[in-house]
Amino acid sequence: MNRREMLLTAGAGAVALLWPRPSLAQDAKGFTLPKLPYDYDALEPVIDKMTMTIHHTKHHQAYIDNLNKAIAGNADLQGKSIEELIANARSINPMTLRTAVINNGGGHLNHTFFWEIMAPKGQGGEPSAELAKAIEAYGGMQKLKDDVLAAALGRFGSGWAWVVVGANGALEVVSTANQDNPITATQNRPGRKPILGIDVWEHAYYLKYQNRRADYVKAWWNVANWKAISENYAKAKG
Ligand code: MN3
Repeated sequence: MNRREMLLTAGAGAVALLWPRPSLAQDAKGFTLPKLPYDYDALEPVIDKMTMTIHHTKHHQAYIDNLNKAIAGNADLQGKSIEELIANARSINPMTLRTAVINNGGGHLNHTFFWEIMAPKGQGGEPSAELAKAIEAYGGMQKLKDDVLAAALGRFGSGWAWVVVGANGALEVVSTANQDNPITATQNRPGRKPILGIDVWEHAYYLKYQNRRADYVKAWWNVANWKAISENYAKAKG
C-alpha cells in the first residue's frame, strides 16, 4: 500500500461519509470539477442558463483551482476526501491554510452538493416516506420553507441556507456565512449533516432576480430534487 492509498483508507474511516462520490475524492492532480447532472438550461425558468453556466464553469471551477493550489505539497491534506477536509477543517494549521480550505474546499463541497439536490422542474419527485415524516415532525412543509426563507434572508452578505439533521436526529434550519458548511465541527458543537442547501450568494441569482433574493428562494423549491434530498436524509440518519 503506498502513501496515497494509506491516506485514502485512513480518510474513509475517519468520518461518516455523507456523499461518498468519486467527484469528491482527490486524484493525483487534486480535485476536479464534476459534471452537472443535467444541461445548463435544464433548470429554466427557475435558474437561467447563463447563471448556471457561469456558476459551474467559473465560480465552482475557481474554488477547485484555489483549493488544489492551497493543499499542493501538503501531505497531510492530500488524498483526503473533500468531506473529511471540511468536517475537520478547524484543526488545520496554519490559519492561512485553514481559511483557504474552509473557503475553497467549502465552495467545492457546497456546489457539488447543490447541483445534485436540484432537478428540472417537475422531475424532482416527492420526499421519501421517512423524510416526509421528519418534515411533519418539524412542523410541516410550509414551516420548513418559511424557515429556509427566513434563514436565507437573515444571512447578511453571502452564504447558504440549509436543512440539516441535528445531533438529536431531528431536522433543523440553519444558515452559514460564505462557504462554511454545517458539517464543520467547532469547539462548542459537533458537525451537523446537511440534506438540503440553497446558495444565496448573489452570483447564484443576480442575473435573473437582481436584488430579489426572496423570489429566488421561493422559486427554488420548483427545482428541488426530493429523490436526492431523501437519499441525503437516509444517509444522514444512517
Ligand atoms: Mn455559488
